[in-house]
Amino acid sequence: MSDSEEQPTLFEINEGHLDTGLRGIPVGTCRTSFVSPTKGVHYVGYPISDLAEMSPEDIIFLLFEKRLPNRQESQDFSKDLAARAEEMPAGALRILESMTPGGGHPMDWLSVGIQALGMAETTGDVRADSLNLIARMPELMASIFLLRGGHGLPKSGSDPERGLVENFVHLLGIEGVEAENMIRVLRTFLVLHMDHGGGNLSTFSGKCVASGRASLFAAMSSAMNALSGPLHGRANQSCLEFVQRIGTSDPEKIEAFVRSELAAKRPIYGFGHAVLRAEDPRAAAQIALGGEICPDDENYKIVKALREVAPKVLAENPKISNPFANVDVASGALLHAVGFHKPEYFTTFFGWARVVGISAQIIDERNARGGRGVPIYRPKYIGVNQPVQRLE
Ligand code: AMX
Repeated sequence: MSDSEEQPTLFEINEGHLDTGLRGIPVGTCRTSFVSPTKGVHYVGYPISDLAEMSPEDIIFLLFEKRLPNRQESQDFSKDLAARAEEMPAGALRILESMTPGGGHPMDWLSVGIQALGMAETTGDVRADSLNLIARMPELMASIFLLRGGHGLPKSGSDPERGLVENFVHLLGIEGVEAENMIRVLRTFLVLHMDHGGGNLSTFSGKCVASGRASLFAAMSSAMNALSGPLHGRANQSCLEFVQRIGTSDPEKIEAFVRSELAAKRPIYGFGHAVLRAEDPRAAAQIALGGEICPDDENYKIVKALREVAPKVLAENPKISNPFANVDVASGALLHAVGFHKPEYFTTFFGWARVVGISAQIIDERNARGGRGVPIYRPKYIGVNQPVQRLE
């Protein structure tokens, strides 16, 4: 079966489709990527495994322009992003500074930070705003990490010409071999997480808000709030915490652990998916990268054993549509191995990546219908148990 044959076909909606979270119901078109249930996500037709080693900047170009750049275009695009990063609106960083020491989850900070960038400077042109936001994400991310850690705003001056990930690591003040591994893992992480079709919760939420012609920043901030949920983006945080709770790479002990979690009605993090019906190729790509970077890391060894054991146990329950590993199974172990030891920050990397795909999809929706754009979202809810009443 070809990938296109696996695309959903239009069908009649019946009562069984209600209250299922719009599961599988076609609502629009997506030009950036599609998810084959068996082969995973494809960006503009390219299987994700073919793109995993490419530069984040080239993949941003791909998602925006719907083709890969040639060498000159690649250089020009990176220069354009670097130029856009020069002018970081200081007002936005001051808003974040005023939140310290402050609590909340790092995803709350990311959402506020994106909203603050929009308050400081919105052009109203979704393409320009998208590229400005993408260009400024490294400094925003580094500022969130450092401010929350009590270190103030980044001390190393921003150097956007290094590249997006390279500048982020530089802004954190990390250099040398430690920086090299971090950069390698983060570049792959960003590429793998940039887009995943049109209907995932955060992308859908961002496009939904943008359809009311809210600013790109307001839409993106909403998307980040959607991503922060534990069944969606925050699963990568939960995943490492889950792996750390297992604490052993002995397959028999892992199997007993998985069974006891299921008996306690707790999710087996890193497994299952709403659309995929096979192991996510993004899981395989990260496990392969871990084999190069941190083969002896304890968490990584647990992930490798869990990947073998958990699907067998999950497959015993016919309700579970996909017992195989998803994208989150190994990302936390890799991030931890290269020096990011606090799992609550992991979802912000997911958010950083997803800003790209969501922006590209919002631009596509604004350009739809001959430039009139997709109309404001308005699905239908059917009123039930509400007999007409009159006040006496
Ligand atoms: N562990 C335990 N139970 C699971 C499971 C898992 N890994 N995967 C599915 N199930 C359960 C569901 O909770 C559901 O139970 P219910 O009927 O009592 O509500 C039933 O099996 C059928 O679910 P499904 O149709 O196979 O999947 P779904 O679309 O409802 O849920 C997902 C998908 C990802 C939320 C689910 O597989 C899950 O909770 N996985 C663990 C959390 C996780 O790793 N999330 C990351 C997903 C990727 C991402 O968005 N970042």
